[in-house]
Amino acid sequence: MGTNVAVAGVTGAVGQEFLAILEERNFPIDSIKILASSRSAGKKITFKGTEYTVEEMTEKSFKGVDIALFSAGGARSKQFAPAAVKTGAVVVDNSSAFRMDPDVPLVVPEVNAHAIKKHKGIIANPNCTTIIANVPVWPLHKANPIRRMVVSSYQAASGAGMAAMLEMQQQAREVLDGKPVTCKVLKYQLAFNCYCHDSKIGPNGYNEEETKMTKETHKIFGDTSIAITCTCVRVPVLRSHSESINLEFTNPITPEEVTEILMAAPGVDIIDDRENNRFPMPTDASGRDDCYVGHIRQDESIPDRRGINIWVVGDQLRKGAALNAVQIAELLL
Ligand code: NAP
Ligand code: 12T
Repeated sequence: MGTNVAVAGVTGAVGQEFLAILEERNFPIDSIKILASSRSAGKKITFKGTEYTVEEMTEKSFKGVDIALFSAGGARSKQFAPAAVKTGAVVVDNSSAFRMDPDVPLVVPEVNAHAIKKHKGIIANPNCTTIIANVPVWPLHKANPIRRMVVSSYQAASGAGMAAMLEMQQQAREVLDGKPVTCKVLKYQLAFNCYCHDSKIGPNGYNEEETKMTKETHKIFGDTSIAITCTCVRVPVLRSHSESINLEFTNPITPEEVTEILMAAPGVDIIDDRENNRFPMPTDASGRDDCYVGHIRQDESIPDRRGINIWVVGDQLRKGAALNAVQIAELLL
């Protein structure tokens, strides 16, 4: 028996990835509705060889829908997810609208699949940077409890949506042609540049992305005792986020032990060739499902061999968004 699915935000960077992943994984579908704004209504999109028409999302869009995959921004999730739940759909939401709601499970299947059971209609997909860090860090934490984690992110343009990715390409051409740089979608010049993540700065000086990473990791791990601090930066990469992660463990641990744990961890792949100085890059991760880990080494500034540095790269449109959400939907079936 198949499922009636709706994809909300289908024309976006994540929405397009939703269709690709549903098709690739042969998700059992009886019917699919593809939804976006009135701007896209009437547009044709091919899914599994059949042409579908984009419909404008309204509160009535979800009649007969079993699973609604949302990636149309937080404001649309707040407006339409409750209507979808009312008509009997389960919503898997990619926005940050409901993530910290105590009634909403926040799920990375490799970490806390069990949390799904408690849902009341909405399940939140975590922030992309959070998911990509959590996949390798969780099995390490289970083996040897982490006391403190310091993350620096190098986030791709497509993390800010389709339009941001296109604008960065335009900016690159403008820079090379010696023309003034367009900043309509992106706040600043990103081509040949980088800047601190442009989400809102809170009273403590951290931007929202940095705060999300800390709070969401505590919720997903079910453990607020880990000290977490982050710096999130946008870099001129088209796709896939990279993260430098420094970990302080409770007990001694070596790079060899970390490698062994990560080799057995679901959703993790290792690229760690010291001889050739070859570690994960966004071009390795893009279009792929796994989170790639490498440059695994002892942090010699932490005594008793309790410190480790790792470098992680993951496709934020896939594991950081659409893939994680489809994995949640598969668990719902
Ligand atoms: P995007 O490329 O800008 O796409 C936005 C989508 O939302 C488009 O399909 C757009 O439709 C739709 N939309 C906008 N206003 C709407 C409305 N009033 N009614 C219905 N649909 C509407 O953005 P994105 O990167 O895919 O991100 C979408 C969501 O996923 C955001 O909440 C974001 O935080 C989250 N997310 C993104 C990433 C990422 O790496 N990009 C990762 C994790 C989570 P039109 O084409 O008709 O405007
Ligand atoms: N892709 O919380 O890359 O859904 O800037 C936040 C930030 C998603 C989110 C980014 C993203 C979110 C980004």
